[in-house]
Amino acid sequence: MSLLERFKAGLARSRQGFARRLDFLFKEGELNEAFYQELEEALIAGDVGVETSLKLVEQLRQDAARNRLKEREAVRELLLQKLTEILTAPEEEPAPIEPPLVILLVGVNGSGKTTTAAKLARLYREQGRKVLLVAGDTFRAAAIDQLQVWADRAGVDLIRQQPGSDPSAVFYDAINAARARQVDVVIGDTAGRLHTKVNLMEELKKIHRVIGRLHPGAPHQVLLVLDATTGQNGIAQAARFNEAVPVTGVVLTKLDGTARGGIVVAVRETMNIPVRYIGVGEKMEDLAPFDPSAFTRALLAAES
Ligand SMILES: Nc1nc2c(ncn2[C@@H]2O[C@H](COP(=O)(O)OP(=O)(O)OP(=O)(O)O)[C@@H](O)[C@H]2O)c(=O)[nH]1
Ligand SMILES: [Mg+2]
Repeated sequence: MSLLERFKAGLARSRQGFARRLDFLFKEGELNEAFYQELEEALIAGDVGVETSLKLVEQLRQDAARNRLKEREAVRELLLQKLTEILTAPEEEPAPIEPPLVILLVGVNGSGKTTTAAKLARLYREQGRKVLLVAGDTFRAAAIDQLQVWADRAGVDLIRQQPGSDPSAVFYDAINAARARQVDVVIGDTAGRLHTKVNLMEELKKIHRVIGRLHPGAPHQVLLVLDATTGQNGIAQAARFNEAVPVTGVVLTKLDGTARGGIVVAVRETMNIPVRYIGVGEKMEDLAPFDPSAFTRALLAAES
């Protein structure tokens, strides 16, 4: 299955909820106030967020009036364009970095950090890069073992210490090992932490500081792993994690298990954090770089 097919298969459930509702709405009928209200409700129910939904629909109303649109189908096209625009991150020239590239995965308990670490390891390894995984979740012995299994499966080395050790020390080891072994990409797992727990957020800041002191500019990517099924609470999580460490992107996991993919839009619009990857399953290959245009089309494309 190609990545796009996998991605569409992942969205299958979304299509039944959010997408199907939109599809039904756009099918036929007048372009009247009732339509716009229903569209607003559908977007809000799909997790796009109240503020963003109201704003989007207001823009559609104005654009449709200005262009004298008569058909709902034409508004579907407009919405497709707008969503794609919102979701497209501005092109940035990637700053040249001193290797290794360091990626830190953060997020609340159970969001999919460890699985995503493994999936990313596989993705980079497939590109021929030398990868090192870091068992930065030292809270539970099982967490370290879980990552070891993934590392073995992906065929990459893992830096680990005893359960209970200081995660910052594990990262210190990892950066040094990565340099010695001429590793290209270091991918660090961290313990799940509630964004409201101050001491755990302080620990995250310390990890970030220690990595940066040893390897200036690192971590180059701090990816917030968000479970798509948590809905609007994801926005609160994003805000608090971003206060602690500069979040550079979001990995949206479990898109295969939600009927509402709209959280992608809400994160981008309210937090201005780009979605970088989507998780569409539990297997190592179930991760795809986020493609705004393909995502919007999969969400809004007419049922064929
Ligand atoms: N369906 C589906 N399940 C996923 C996805 N990503 C992760 N999971 C599952 O979610 C559960 C939690 O995943 P983990 O990777 O252990 O999550 P975590 O964030 O490391 O959890 P903690 O370390 O406990 O905070 C596991 O059962 C995974 O298989 C995904 O994209 N789709
Ligand atoms: Mg974990």
